[in-house]
Amino acid sequence: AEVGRSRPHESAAAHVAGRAPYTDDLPELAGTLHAALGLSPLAHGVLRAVDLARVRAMPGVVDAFCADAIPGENQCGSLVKDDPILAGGPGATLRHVGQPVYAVVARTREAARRAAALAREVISAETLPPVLDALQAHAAGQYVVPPLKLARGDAAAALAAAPHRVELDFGVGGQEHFYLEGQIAYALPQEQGGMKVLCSTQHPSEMQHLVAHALHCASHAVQVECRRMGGGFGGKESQSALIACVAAVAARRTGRPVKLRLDRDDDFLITGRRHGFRYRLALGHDEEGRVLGAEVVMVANAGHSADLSGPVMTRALCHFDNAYWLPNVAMQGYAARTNTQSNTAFRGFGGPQGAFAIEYALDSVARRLGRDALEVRRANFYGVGERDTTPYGQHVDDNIIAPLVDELAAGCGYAARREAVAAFNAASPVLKKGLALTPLKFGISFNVVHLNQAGALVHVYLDGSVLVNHGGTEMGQGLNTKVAQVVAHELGLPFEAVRVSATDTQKIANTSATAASTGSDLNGKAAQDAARRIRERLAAFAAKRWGGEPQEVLFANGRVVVAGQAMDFAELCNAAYLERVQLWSEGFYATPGLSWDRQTMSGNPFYYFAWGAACSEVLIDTLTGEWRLVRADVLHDVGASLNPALDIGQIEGGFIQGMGWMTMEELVWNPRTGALATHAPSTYKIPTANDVPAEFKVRLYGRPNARDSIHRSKAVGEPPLLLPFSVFFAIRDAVSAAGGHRVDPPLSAPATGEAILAAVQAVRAAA
Ligand code: MTE
Ligand code: LUZ
Ligand code: MOS
Repeated sequence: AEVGRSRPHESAAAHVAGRAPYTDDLPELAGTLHAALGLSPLAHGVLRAVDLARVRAMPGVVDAFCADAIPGENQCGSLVKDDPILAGGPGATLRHVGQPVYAVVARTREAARRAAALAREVISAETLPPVLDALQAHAAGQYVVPPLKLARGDAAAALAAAPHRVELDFGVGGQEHFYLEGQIAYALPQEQGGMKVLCSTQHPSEMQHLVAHALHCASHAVQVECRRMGGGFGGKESQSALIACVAAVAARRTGRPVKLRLDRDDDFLITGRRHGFRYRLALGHDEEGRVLGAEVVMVANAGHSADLSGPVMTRALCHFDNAYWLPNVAMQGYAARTNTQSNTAFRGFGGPQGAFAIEYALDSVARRLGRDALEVRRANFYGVGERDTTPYGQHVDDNIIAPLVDELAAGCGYAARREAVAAFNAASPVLKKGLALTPLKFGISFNVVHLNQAGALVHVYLDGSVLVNHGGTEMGQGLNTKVAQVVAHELGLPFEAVRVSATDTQKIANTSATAASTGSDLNGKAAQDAARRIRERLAAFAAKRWGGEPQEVLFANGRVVVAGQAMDFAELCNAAYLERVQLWSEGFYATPGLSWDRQTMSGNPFYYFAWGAACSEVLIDTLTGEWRLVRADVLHDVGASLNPALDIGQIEGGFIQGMGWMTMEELVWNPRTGALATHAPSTYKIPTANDVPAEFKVRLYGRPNARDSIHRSKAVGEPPLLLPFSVFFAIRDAVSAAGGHRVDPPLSAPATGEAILAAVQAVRAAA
């Protein structure tokens, strides 16, 4: 069967040969101009004037404009309308260093960038004091969306009555997406006021909508297309909009094709990232470390505008439970407004930040009780048939965490290695080892119900070849490969007979972002629906022509068998065509059974949960703070995999990306100017192939999804990002060992070399 087979990514060969065109590789039309953005030099200020005449006088410059030149709305916010494309006119506030203030269009990209670099000289503004820190904004009551609350039971009473109590103050940093292909849009004016935008985006329909508003035209006049992205990771869900809108406005003004491709440093300065979080947490527990009551305040750095911070915080609160039954819990979530880039979706969408908080707390509880952290985690797992309701009221009725963790712990030799690590540490004063095994549960579906829908369009041509279009976008995750497998399976065709074409708003309307890991769940079902309609029409026709029942017509290996007769799929298509049978179809899917009440923060926001666990062993150098991941074992639940090779790739990639967030990626803003100091790979370190552990064993937990998902598979895009919590807690374990396990290490994330060294010194001083 085609489904369930390990296949290389549909573009794998083209990717490695450099023959897979990304937006910037597409042939440019004659007369193409290039845009660049003039950026705010101030973190906070009042705009007085922009000397555009000086910008226009620069060599090669064709046009330069500010917000007042935008024909429609100067707005690229999606949920909340608080995101100007360009800072407004005189009197408008400048909100962060790097905020686009003007656009310049020139004959070459070089010339445009030179004119954009004049920003500091041509922008006049008055300086206001910036707020760079989320806690400072929180203290001032400065938020981008109203605070959120989610509670169940009586947390305060449970805390007061608990025999043990821990109080913690900690945090986790933000994270740059570092997609290999930066933000880019290429706008091409069309006849009669139309605009085509080739754009690297996870959300073509939203780009279409926002470009139409910016141009003050109807959506039908705007076409957005994306064949592939060189990575999105959430960074191109909403924040491709500013780029698309500027390119389209520039193309409208000049009547020429305009390309806007951000330089990497500008991409860092203009676009936002994963939200860094601060936590204040109190947890009451018993002797076994079982949680009796928990109160948590989460403060996220939202940056200067709302963007997706509301839904991100909602997902954070809905993942504070992770895999654990919390009988009494009270959570508060604040999205603090600061003078930094506007933070946005990033793989996990707040879920990792929510789950990290409870994992940190349980780790501390275990250290304070002197128990193995895995035992404390196990004692708190959701039950089966009891202790199984989430704080937001959804029943966890597909819980497999206990057997999954047992299987991983046994398979990776957790107990024996715990002893071996202790023995190693007893004999090694400088190098210390640490070990941790952490579980994950991740809710699958958009936490906004209406977004859980998708459409597809399948064309069968007379030679039996098939073209598929669906609303999802390809960002490297292999969505098109999986959808092609589903369609090939449905029509009994070889994989090669099916081609998936670029995502295009003229083919599928009103699509959701390819996000929340739902790409293959939603678009796979929609494409299957379209293919099934065609197959049923062909079967009905074949039964009528050759006899037998339609449901007995067999489609397999590119052949069709009907009433004892076999023929090629193409032959059947030809015969059906001559009888005027429709050989193409649309398909649609909407996830059933979802509900969410934003007022009470309760309902069934998720169709199902994905589960997983990882065990990591690290080695730290207590003299330098350097560390290495020695070995990692993963057991991850993807239901009945549509494509095990792609799924393992997603798990490995998510693990290493999350490990970067937990340990090495650190953002620093200059406290005086508010400028992001870490805006290039020279100062912002992401993991590389060298950071992959020599022993990296990833296995799939092969149980089919209990829900009727596409071929009983499960979403895989985001959940693995939580696996490397095990790396962070293994580092904490090693630091704790450096202090003889006498104190709970004061070590937040990211656990950089510097932070590890400081924590080692702190535990030794206290011990
Ligand atoms: N994998 C690659 N190679 N590149 C990406 O940009 N994005 C991740 C994940 N895996 C990403 C990726 C994110 S944030 C999401 S939401 C999912 O893929 C989206 O795709 P899917 O829904 O088809 O899994
Ligand atoms: N919810 C969610 C969302 O869970 N994931 C997303 O990516 C998202 N995007 C927009 C709105 N809600
Ligand atoms: Mo992924 S953060 O939902 O794009």
